[in-house]
Amino acid sequence: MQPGNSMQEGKRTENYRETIRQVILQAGALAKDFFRKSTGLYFDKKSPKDLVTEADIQVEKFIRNQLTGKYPKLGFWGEETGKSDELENCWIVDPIDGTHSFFRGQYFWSISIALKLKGELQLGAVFAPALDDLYLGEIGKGATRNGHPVFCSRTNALNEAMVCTGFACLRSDLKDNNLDRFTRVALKTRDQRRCGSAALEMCMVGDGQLDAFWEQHLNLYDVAAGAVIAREGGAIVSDFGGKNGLNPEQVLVTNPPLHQSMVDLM
Ligand code: 2AM
Ligand code: CA
Repeated sequence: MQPGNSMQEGKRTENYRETIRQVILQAGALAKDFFRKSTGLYFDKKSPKDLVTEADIQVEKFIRNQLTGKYPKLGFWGEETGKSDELENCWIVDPIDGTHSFFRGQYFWSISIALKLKGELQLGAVFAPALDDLYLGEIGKGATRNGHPVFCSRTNALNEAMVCTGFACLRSDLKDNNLDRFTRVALKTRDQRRCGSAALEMCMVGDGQLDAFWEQHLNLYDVAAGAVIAREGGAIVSDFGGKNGLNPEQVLVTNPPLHQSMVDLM
């Protein structure tokens, strides 16, 4: 690539990065206005176990308007408003990841925005407004929490590991429901968490708060931004067989020393 081109590309991603940062902070303020105001918080059921609130809809509309208004050539894929035709270069958005936590006034929910360019995830932002934690990551350039670089843990023994999972599969009434896997892992590890927002839990592995996270049958918008941040914190993102890369059907995120042991348990 010509130096001029790479400088231009660098400038462009810098602009994208600043746009994501501003939009996610504004979206967080909007979501927080809805948070804990159960009066007037309209909600609907996608299924008996799957809620969508007025906040999910309004926050996604806000993000979509801002991003597509500023960059009309980039596509958009959001949980609530769906996919545009352009998906090689697009924003990937979950307006509220952890809707059930949000709806119950708990703190573990987040807004997730990723940018895919030429088919590759390039940038990720995850903001947890109730915790006031903003994670930003860019491929090859590292990741931060509230401006400070994040690094995954160095825990190398399962019996010292703090791990985390989720049960979206149970909510979807799937037969392959993660309970056997959870039992196997829980018996070998020091402690377990289930926070309810896959995007945030992946960032927590990148940030060393957790040593490993796995979940199955998710959607790309749940995990795209978290994958960028986890990887840039030094974590490995693979499927349950250990194959490197992001597969929303089987997401395993671990620090490097624990990766093989976690693959063996999957
Ligand atoms: P959500 O809050 O945006 O729905 C929690 O286990 C994780 O699973 C969250 O990221 C949650 O995202 C996601 N999730 C919950 N129900 C789901 C379903 N039925 N299908 C896929 N993902 C789901
Ligand atoms: Ca959501």
